[in-house]
Amino acid sequence: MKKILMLLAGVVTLLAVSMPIGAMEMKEGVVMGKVIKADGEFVTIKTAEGETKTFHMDKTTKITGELKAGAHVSIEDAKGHAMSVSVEKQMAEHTGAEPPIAP
Ligand SMILES: [Cu+2]
Repeated sequence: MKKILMLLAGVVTLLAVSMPIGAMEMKEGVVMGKVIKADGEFVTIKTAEGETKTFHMDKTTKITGELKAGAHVSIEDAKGHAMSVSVEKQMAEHTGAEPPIAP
């Protein structure tokens, strides 16, 4: 029993120490996916994992590229608010087709 308690204390200490680092890493999460819908205030994407996520946008959101349905984007997520939305230039579709080779 004493052993378990000591183990628990160790885990708690470890968590307490690692927490600030974890919090810093959580500060900005980047979510990538394909745009399903983008209207004035919200953008909905489908991630590679198949999850559908909606982010809020306003005039503080920095949008790079042409944001439209079907575009691949990476979104800087701040608890559901998009801090930035960047449209990826290539990667239009992953068809498996090789890029044309110049002669
Ligand atoms: Cu917002």
